[in-house]
Amino acid sequence: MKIKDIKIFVSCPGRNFVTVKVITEDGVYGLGDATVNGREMAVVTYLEEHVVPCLIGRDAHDIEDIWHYLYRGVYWRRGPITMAAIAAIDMALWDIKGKVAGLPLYQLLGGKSRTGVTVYAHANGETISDTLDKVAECIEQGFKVVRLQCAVPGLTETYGVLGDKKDYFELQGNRPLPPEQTWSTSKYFNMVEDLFEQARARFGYEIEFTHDVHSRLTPIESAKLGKMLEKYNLLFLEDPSIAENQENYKLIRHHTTTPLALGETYNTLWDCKDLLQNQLIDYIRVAATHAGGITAMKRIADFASVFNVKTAPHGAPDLSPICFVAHMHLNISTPNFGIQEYVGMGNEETLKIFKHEMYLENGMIYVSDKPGLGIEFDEVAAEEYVYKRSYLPVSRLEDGTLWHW
Ligand code: EZ4
Ligand code: CO
Repeated sequence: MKIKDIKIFVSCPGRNFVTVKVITEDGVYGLGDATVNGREMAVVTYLEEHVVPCLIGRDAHDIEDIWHYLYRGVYWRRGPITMAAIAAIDMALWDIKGKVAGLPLYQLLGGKSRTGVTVYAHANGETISDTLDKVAECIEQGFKVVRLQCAVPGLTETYGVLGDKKDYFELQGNRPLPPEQTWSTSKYFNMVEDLFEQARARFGYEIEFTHDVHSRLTPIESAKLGKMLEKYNLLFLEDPSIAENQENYKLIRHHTTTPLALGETYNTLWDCKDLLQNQLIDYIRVAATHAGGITAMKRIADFASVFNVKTAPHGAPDLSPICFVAHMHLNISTPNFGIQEYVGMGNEETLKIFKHEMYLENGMIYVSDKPGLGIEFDEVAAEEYVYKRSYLPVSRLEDGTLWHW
């Protein structure tokens, strides 16, 4: 099963996706996602210049060896660009292996540990009552877990609140340079408790809630927030503080029993090793595309299981449907799976390019039994949607200090 060719595609069906196709001499091919939001072309160059030439002629079945060849075999390990490139190749090789075996990927990963994959939906609003109306819609649609984000009064834009722009997909092509947003921790604190107090008053305690702080707080502020929200019984609080220094979470953890979720930007197990082994978090949110593919996700999940940490893979729309379907196979098979973030399967244009059979029913997603990943990529349709340079926003405090976005 020699690798004959590897093709890289960049398309923008509303937002940019980097897609990798590994083709074998036998004609079997596999697909992978290599999208790093705002840094797409860096991964393309890394793949084309530094990865593809080394893989032609190798056996597509040697997933572990190829993974280590691209990770351990290079002097420059880790980092988002390298790991996204490894991830895409790894996904494509698992896709190939599944196709050759005639089995859906989850069967190769150990089979089903559950019947379906529980997901959480997003409720984003300009005001608290607007957010709560969105929660009501989510409950109506059958979701059992909802993430609540609300605009912060006094700030012009707030993370996760998209107003009438509705879905993230439309936003990206309109950012030729990074937009700037303002952050104020005190203004945020004036809003956030009311949000959950009113949410519990309206919906009771049957429904589960999460909230994403997007790393805006210092560790002691996170500790204060976790403590403040304890009585509202969150499933988890996501990314309260940056954990470049993983020790930060000791401080947060010692002050609060609000469960903590972290890791959507992590590239390897090393980024969260201390957090996991010291049981400083409850959910690890690494994504297949950014943490080195299916092989690495499985390893991280197994390590996390030793410390009672569950997986809650990142599910933002900047991960392509290929990553999402890879997550579904992992989620259905991983014993310590917790929950999957879900913001839809993609806009109309995206679904013209990426064709799959996953479906949502009653807040759960089901994956098809097609061999491999069970997703197709329409190269011709993709050509219509050309790459557009685009950036994530940056964040500043009200006095102009650059802050965590
Ligand atoms: O801002 O994926 O939980 N989800 C998130 C995302 C991130 C984007 C950045 O590319 O925090 O919305
Ligand atoms: Co997040």
